[in-house]
Amino acid sequence: MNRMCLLLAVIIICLTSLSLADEEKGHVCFRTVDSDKDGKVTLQEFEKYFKDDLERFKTIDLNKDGVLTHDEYHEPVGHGS
Ligand SMILES: [Ca+2]
Ligand SMILES: [Ca+2]
Repeated sequence: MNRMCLLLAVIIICLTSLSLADEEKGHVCFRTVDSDKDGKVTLQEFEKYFKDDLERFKTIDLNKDGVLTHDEYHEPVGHGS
């Protein structure tokens, strides 16, 4: 019986961490993506978190200078979360 409980606990933990990971993918904090903390997100920094979404970088980079400022990063997402 104990083993059954343990198995159940493991499943619950797995499900919880999966849903957390999904949320983080949807909204990664600017400070997290800006790994060298210079206040700008370069393409290299961006692709560590959004590897499959480089088109999004170009869309978000409103003034096309190749880096994202904090405002540009949050523009499409909003400051809500
Ligand atoms: Ca940076
Ligand atoms: Ca820019």
